[in-house]
Amino acid sequence: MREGTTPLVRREDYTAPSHWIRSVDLSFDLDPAKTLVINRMQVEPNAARPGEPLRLDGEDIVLTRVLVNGESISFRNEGGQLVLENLPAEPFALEIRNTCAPEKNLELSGLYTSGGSFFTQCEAQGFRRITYFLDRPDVMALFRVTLRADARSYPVLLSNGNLVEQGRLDHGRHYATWVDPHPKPSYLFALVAGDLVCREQRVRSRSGRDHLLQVYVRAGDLDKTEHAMNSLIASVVWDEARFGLSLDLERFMIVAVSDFNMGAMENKGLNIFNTKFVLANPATATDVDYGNIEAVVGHEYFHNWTGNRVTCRDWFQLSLKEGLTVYRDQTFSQDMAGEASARAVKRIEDVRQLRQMQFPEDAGPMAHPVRPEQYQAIDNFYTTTVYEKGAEVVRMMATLVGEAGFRAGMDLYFQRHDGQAVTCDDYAQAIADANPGSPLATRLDSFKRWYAQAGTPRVSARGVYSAEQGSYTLTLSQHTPATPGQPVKAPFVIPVAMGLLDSDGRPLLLQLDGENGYSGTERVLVLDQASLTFVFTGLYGLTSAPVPSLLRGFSAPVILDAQADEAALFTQLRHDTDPFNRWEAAQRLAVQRLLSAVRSGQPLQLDAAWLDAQRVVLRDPTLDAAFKDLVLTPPSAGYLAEQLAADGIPVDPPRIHAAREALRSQMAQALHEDWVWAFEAHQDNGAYRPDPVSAGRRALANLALSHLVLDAARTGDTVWPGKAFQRVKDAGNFTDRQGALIALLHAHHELAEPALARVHAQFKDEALVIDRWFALQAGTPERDGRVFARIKALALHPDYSLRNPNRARSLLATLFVMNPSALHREDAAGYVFWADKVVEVDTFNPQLAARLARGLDRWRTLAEPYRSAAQEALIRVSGRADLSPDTREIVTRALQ
Ligand code: 0A1
Ligand code: ZN
Repeated sequence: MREGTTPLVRREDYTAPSHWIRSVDLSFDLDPAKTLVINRMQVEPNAARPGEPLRLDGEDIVLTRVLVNGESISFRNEGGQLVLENLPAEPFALEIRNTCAPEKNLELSGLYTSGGSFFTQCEAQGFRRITYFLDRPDVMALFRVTLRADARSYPVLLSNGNLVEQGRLDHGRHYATWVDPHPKPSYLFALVAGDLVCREQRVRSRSGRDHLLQVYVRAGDLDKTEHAMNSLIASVVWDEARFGLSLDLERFMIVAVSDFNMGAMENKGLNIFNTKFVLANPATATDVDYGNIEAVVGHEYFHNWTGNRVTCRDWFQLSLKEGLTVYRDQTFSQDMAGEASARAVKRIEDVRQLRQMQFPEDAGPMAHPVRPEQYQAIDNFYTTTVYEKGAEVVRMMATLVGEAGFRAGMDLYFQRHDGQAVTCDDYAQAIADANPGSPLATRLDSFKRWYAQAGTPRVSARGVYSAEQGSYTLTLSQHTPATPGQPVKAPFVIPVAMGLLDSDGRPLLLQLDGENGYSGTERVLVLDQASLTFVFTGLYGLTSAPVPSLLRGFSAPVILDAQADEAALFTQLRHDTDPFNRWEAAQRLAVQRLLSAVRSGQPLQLDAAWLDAQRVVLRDPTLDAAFKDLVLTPPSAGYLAEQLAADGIPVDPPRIHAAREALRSQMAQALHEDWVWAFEAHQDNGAYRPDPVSAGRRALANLALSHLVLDAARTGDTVWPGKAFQRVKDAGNFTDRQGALIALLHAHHELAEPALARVHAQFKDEALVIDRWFALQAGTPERDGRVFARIKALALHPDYSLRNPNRARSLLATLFVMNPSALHREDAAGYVFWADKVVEVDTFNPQLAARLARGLDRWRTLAEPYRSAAQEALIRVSGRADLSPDTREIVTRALQ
């Protein structure tokens, strides 16, 4: 549907629906070209809005008849809605018949075909592409669904809930009827019909109920479902143990589909997943894939309570379910990781992701509050702000009320709202009400600014030590820059977990002025004003000022501008008891070096103190390999660019790239012997296991290998590149095969070419590996324009296609979002390519196009000539009259 202007939807305009739909009986005659849908609804007028017409949503479907209580009635179409007037004042039966064309549905929203099977995707507004309905989350109905299809082509027929009937029909067709016992909004409806096989497992929950868990895939993929099934079982167990939430269905199904716009979808009892987040075996999936599968399986399963049992009143409340469910899946993954150090590694990874994706969003043209105020295309608001920042908001609440208080708050939330469609206010209120007197409850209104105000607060910390008085005076201040539509911000409530260290890194006992006695070595300060001062006392006999360790565990999503004291950072890197801040100190030390080179335009020259500190970490026998890998991995180019942008310095991507490359090669050279040791000391010969400890060892060995291959260019060594090539040939798992391939690619070694060819030949029938094969090439750091040239050539490769979102993203999202070194070119060819591809994808998949379009969000931060050239590309795209509302919203905002 292409219309001139799409109206803005505003949160403040919410009104209850004119009618309720209490139950739906759907029947489908499935046919790829033309599917017939019969939709019988029990409708009840909303007593609060008597006499109003019923306006049903519908999109890209063909209406064939409308009956009210069995009689045909007149209707009209208005603004894409079906309007029925003069309806009974009492509950009535409404029957709609319509058709749709699944095989023509390339938007992958509604009912579509993929690989010869039928799938649906209804969130947020896909159900209206299946039949006419009140397609909004506050209308919850009981669903009964009958599927009819050719028995040979579609032996498996699935929908939500329980299978109540099945049988054969004439002409080789068969049918199945499913009944979902729980009322749900239309966005949670799903059906699947196809030639699929499944792995299944029966489990008994703590409450003693039996459940059937199933994972459905295409016939050749059954050997890749074990990890997903294990993750599902672990999720069921975890939600019962941690939150007392048990599975409320006899059957819980996961189905994998290769054409999918997003990661996965929590349809009631019938989760539909992108294959990328289901299929894994050691030969084709990496450690990161294994971790992602566990997280996404958990995420969708946890939605069963946070999203499905309690759902959103309207789409502005999206973070009610998404922020909370991300918080739950992150906690789940931490619990699964086990020990404290492995938990910290997971936290560092999550924070890195937040800073890499969400902070730029919050500083750019798409900045919006966790609960947005308005949208044109709701699909554009499935953002990292709603998801990941939303999770940080939940985490801060948990920090402010403590673990037990948080559990009590969750219990109260379900007690109050089970079966309802509610708001973010309802959620925060429940957590606060369960914890009267807590720092959350006493500041609830100001805390809720996290839902209402966009932008990342900057917190500055200044400390003054008085040896005579034995006091340390810490002043914390906050300021949040303006964001589009929000020029002035009120102070946030910011929990700052902290400790103080002496110069040898020993934790100091903490006592605030006026308190009597010490309260341990770590505490949470609550910064709820523009500026607050905290005086710590009883700090006698120190040889120098204490080193503050602030924002431990990243206790709030803010940018901390601490005093850049190198000595203190080295102390923290060596000794901080908080692993997050230990890593953070390493990051700051690297950032300072990289940025001073970028700013001055002088070549980067690493100092011995820094290199020694890296070596000490690498060789430290008490640290986990995964942690070492994080410390020794330099900050990304995108993160560095944001640091410059925050200070108003124009971003010159090639300069940043040059500084990072210099850092990598100097680390390769100076730590050569250490990398040799690290590689050799982290080889595991046993069977592949994806647990965090083994994964960390592989990550570190692969990091070492990449430095060794890089250094070979300097020394003329052929041994390490040869070893890498050998590993591409015979690695026992895909993580190591990929690590070796990356080492060759990132060093631009001549063996990269034959290595790529081997991987392609060996895995040509594994779609997810081929996606990776494209992405690895697109993500290679640029050298002399060769990477960009390769990407353009790959776009014409016979295996490449824009129709499949995973394949499309493998080249495009990787280039636009992850590889600034290849995208930003003086000749503007990167931006021309961006514009061409966005426009092309937009003709058939607006959701995907709009996401790719966001690759130029930060154009305003660029130095010339990049800035003007990027702007020109945006103007060119926005000048297209036939742009989808989704993509139009993105480019319009970018240019505002
Ligand atoms: N609720 C899903 C995300 C999702 C949203 C929209 C979709 O339509 C293309 C698909 C999935 C989740 O949070 O996992
Ligand atoms: Zn979700």
